[in-house]
Amino acid sequence: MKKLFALFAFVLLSQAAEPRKPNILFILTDDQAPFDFKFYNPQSTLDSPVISALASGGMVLDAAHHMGSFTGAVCVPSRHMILSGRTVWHLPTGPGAKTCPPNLENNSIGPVFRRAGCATMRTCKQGNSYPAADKLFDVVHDATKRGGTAETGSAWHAERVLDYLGERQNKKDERPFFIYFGLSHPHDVRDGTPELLAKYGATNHTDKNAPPALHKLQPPLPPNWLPKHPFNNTNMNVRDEQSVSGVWGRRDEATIRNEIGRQYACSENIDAQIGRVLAKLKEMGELENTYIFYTADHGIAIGRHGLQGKQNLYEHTWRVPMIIKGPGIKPGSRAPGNIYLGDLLATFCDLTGVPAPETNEGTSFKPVLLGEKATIRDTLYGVYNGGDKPGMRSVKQGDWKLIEYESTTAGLRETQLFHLKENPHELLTEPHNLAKNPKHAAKLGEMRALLLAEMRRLNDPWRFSDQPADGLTPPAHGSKPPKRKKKP
Ligand SMILES: [Ca+2]
Repeated sequence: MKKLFALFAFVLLSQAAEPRKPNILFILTDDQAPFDFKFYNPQSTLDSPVISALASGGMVLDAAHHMGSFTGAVCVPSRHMILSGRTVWHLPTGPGAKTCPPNLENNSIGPVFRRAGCATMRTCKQGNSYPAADKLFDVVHDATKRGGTAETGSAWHAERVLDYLGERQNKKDERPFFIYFGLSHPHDVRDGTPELLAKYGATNHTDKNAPPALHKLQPPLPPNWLPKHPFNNTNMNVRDEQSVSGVWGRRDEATIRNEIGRQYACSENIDAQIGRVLAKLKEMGELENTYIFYTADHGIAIGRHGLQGKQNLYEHTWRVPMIIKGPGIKPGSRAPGNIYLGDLLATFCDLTGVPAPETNEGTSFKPVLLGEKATIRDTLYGVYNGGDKPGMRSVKQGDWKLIEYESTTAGLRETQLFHLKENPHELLTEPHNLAKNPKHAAKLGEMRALLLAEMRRLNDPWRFSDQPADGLTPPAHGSKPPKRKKKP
């Protein structure tokens, strides 16, 4: 009996000694620029009280990026990198597919956290993601919801999370959870709710020949708005630049301000839906033991630089919003971070004491979140080459940023060199673009060397024509598999 009592006491003590593992609520929006938010851009007119409270209650990162894309569907590689922690040329889709470890999905977020004893749940848009990994959460409710009503819009995703949390209460499920709370908005079609559209002076419209009139409540034009991108950036005819309902190829003030109004209406609705989920977590007593991550799969232009889509490497598109709130993170803190979305998996694991899978290539930014470091790397690399090849590449270090453009088919070569502290909006004209300024020739050479080093390090399969060929045979058919010839 004594022995039994001692064992019982030991079990009780060891349980008390082990702190409860924290939960993770990962919130992922679709196509949202950091500069839509006041905490990145004080001129923004977007009201986002819930997300802003997350920012003031946690940490905001000023240099969070997606690594890029080899296809116009930028969501696809971005979501692969989020779910697997892999780099852009090492994914099971695209040019790196042949060298990617098999069955990578078994080392993606869902299985990693399931194996660690967590309850896992996911809601997100359907498609343009990583289907093999998407389905490996315990509970999955994926559907694309971009309408202007509760059933057809962001509220639907929030309802799935609320239902799941309600069930957890009913079942008295005490396991730590990983909830992947994805939203289908503000990706187009940006159909806001009537009340929020009215607040931003915007209209849902479908007639490209009759755009809505200017309205004083529409958000202002961004400082880097242009009526047209000044040169062919290697993919000017991609769907997002020509066919998005509400914008099409139009870049006039009324069209762009209306569309930003629609974007804000969708984003404020997302904000309200997140508020409902956080209120539920508070009621359940889970909020203080939950790390909340808020981010987007990539940014978006909507008129900035004369572009509409996400197929470019300007800051509005290459960067993503990133807020993290949770135990040990100082409220109101801020750091550059210099992170990629592909660092998320490593960070989720590090914060919860779960081992990161062997296939992970990301770096945990927990030291940044705990205030021990400002950044986890010095240099950032970005690619977009879903159009002509080799396409666009960017490299950034400190305040300096280089973007290179080349289309071998169009015989086009452009270079941009920006000092982001002096030119935060990446204004394009001389003297803002420093690429041809002889005073900065040494810096240009240094940045080009950095870019080449990153391309080599990350196994970029292409090179620009003025770089060493490195013995590479670039993928002959871009990122798509070669088409089979029809039998005669
Ligand atoms: Ca997206």
